[in-house]
Amino acid sequence: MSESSQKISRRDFFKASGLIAAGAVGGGAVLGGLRKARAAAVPVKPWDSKFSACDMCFNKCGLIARVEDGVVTKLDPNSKFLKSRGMLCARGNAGIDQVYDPDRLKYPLLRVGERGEGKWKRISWDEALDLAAQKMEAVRKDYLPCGHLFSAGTDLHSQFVGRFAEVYGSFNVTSHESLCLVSNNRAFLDTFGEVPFADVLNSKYIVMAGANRFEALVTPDSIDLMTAMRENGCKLVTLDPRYTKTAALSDEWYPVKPGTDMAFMLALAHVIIGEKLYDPQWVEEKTYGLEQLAEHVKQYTPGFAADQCGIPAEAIARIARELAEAAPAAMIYPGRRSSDYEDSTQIRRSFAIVNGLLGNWDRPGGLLAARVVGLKGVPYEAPWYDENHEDRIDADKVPMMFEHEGSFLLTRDAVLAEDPYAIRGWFIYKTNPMATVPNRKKTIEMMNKMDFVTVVDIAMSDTAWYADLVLPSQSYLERYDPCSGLQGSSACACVVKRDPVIEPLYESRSLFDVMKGIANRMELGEYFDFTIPEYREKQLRELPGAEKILDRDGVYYNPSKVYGIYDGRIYKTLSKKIELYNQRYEQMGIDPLPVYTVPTKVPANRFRLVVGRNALVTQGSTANNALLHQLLPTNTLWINPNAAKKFNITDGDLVEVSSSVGRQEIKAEVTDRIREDTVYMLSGFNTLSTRQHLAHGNGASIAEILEGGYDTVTGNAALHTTFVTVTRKVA
Ligand SMILES: Nc1nc2c(c(=O)[nH]1)N[C@H]1C(S)=C(S)[C@@H](COP(=O)(O)OP(=O)(O)OC[C@H]3O[C@@H](n4cnc5c(=O)[nH]c(N)nc54)[C@H](O)[C@@H]3O)O[C@H]1N2
Ligand SMILES: Nc1nc2c(c(=O)[nH]1)N[C@H]1C(S)=C(S)[C@@H](COP(=O)(O)OP(=O)(O)OC[C@H]3O[C@@H](n4cnc5c(=O)[nH]c(N)nc54)[C@H](O)[C@@H]3O)O[C@H]1N2
Ligand code: SF4
Ligand SMILES: [Mo]
Repeated sequence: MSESSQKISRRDFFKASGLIAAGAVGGGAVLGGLRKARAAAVPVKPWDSKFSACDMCFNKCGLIARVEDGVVTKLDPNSKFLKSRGMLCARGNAGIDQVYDPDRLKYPLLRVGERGEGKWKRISWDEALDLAAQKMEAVRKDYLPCGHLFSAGTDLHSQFVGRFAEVYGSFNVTSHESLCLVSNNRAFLDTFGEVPFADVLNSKYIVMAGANRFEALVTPDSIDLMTAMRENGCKLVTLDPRYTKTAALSDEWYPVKPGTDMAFMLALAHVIIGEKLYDPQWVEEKTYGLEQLAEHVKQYTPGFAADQCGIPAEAIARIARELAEAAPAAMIYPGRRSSDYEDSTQIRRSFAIVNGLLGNWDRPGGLLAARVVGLKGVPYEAPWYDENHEDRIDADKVPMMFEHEGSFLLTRDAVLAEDPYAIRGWFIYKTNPMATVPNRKKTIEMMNKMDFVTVVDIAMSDTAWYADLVLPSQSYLERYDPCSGLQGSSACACVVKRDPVIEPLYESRSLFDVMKGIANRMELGEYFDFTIPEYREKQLRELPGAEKILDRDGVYYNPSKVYGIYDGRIYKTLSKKIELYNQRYEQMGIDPLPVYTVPTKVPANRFRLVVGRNALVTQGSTANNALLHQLLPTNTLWINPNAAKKFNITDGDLVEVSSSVGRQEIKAEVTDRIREDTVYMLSGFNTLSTRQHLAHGNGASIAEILEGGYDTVTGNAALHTTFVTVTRKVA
């Protein structure tokens, strides 16, 4: 049978069975259905196809859930969701096992033993909410409203944690952002006046430093990068101390010495300015501070940078020329996680400056400005509390902290020191600081400072394990979410909606219901006097017809101009131009141009421990996922063969990794995919919580070992500043 006649016969078959009418069934679904139908020799009972958006990481890829008899049996990508280019990654597929994890939290639990001892008592929701409200009221009375801390992870319900904190009266709210991207955002915001998107698809030349797009998935960049390279002739140059999947697919990979990227970037600027490779009209009209920059980068010759970062001077000069040749369809990729070093804001500023100098902005293939998504806010007027502390507990410790995100590490230090005041209550939603913040022991100390800790999660995470009250949350396939506006470079400015695909499992409730329940008990109910569908209606009020389109397609597009947004517009900076030289920094006593400092030398017989992603793991939340566990059963310590030899370590040996704050045992993976002075392991493994059967006692916890420095401009975590010893354990 020819391929085309086969296609026709399949189509006819589905017409007959009514499956085509079921809508956007993915390719895999069609084949699966076919097999099943053939086996039964009768038309299959069509399953329900329901739109949703993945929640296995922050990307929110559009999906279609296949629901049979009230059970999700498969998740397929929604091909109309352009941001992910019709893709669901391995973790997205494994979402089913997150929802049906036998270890899921099932009902409210109250701690009855010591913290971390794992003794719990099942209580009713009414008891749980009464208790939470009563404890929150007590903290507010005894320690003023700011005596309570609220932490929320990446989630569409997290806005309700912020709303609750505000009406309760606390300024102390933290998010994942100060463990992740605030230094990067700061750097680009303070150069271009906003945080850009990267037009990877149309780029001709990409330098990727401190990012790993083929494993650390960010949509559409990860998919577009492959298309750009395979179909559009884009060149990719990667700087990473590890030979990542991105490095492997790059045209050029340099195992850069950790912490020296700024020297490389400033040397690029040195060559670009020295050889006049920039567009003088662009620089004159759109940028501020070329003269100062030119003077500043004189010292950063390719030879100087080569000595620092280990990339040959000729290669640096050549890359500068090639990048300038491709500009403006070129970029130093901005990256995302920049929680690396104490000077990460300035490191990322050097990335932004090279882009500004070359005009890689607001045009195809460069960095793109944000576009309007059109969702309306739902305003409310929070009460004012005269009797309160003046500011956040972590205020004024670093010059350019983002007020809304705060700094988790500075907050933790302040809580421990009770300086400038005491915090005694903590409400935590969908974030797992015990696994994702450096120095786990210190986080436990922080827990121990609290009179009462409430955690809302789907799993007994380590953070839940140390709490007083643990509340079972609905997963993404069980709940109503507010609408979310998403952008993805040239791919889209769109809105996605998430409705329940199945009935909530066990006694799980949504965060919104939890907040509403507590608010009602504290006379704050008026601020939560609505339902999520009502809230959504308000969000969509200026997008007539959007609701219907969302029901039909699972996604609503909000078409707007992609390029040339800044034509005739001023930049939101002091000089109203792209700031190569930052005037505000100068006024505040921060280096207005990034000044390179040599990173601390790795002490003899030690290694720098770095973090990074794997496509099968999401931070501290997937090590207990049965499907992903099959593909990646544990974490290992990557160590270079020469280093291993020196310490008498062979592949598979058990080693002890030890820093000034903690030690862990883990199997060594001897590999030349890492520099000799650096070691690496994945996060999320070896939980303290015994109620995560696949993650507990499996591999090592990196949070136990990392020491926890921070970026001196924003307070973002510095995850690459820990030195460790690695010793073979004698069996
Ligand atoms: N599969 C998967 N995808 C994800 C996530 C996930 O958990 N899993 N998380 C999402 C989130 S929240 C984020 S923030 C992004 C993060 O994505 P990215 O921003 O790409 O960050 P990472 O992969 O954490 O780290 C990037 C790389 O920096 C390298 N590196 C270490 N030190 C240096 C250095 O001094 N210089 C240079 N040039 N490189 C260095 C590390 O080896 C690592 O490979 O990924 C997102 N996508
Ligand atoms: N060592 C190390 N530390 C890191 C990083 C690293 O690469 N290495 N990366 C950093 C970065 S970039 C980031 S963004 C942060 C992220 O750090 P976190 O915000 O802590 O993110 P996760 O570890 O994914 O934790 C998410 C928590 O939410 C829970 N959860 C999942 N789905 C649901 C749900 O539907 N409802 C509820 N209520 N809970 C749910 C999970 O069980 C888990 O406990 O970590 C940072 N810390
Ligand atoms: S990248 Fe993967 S895990 Fe993240 S939202 Fe998309 S499908 Fe889900
Ligand atoms: Mo992140």
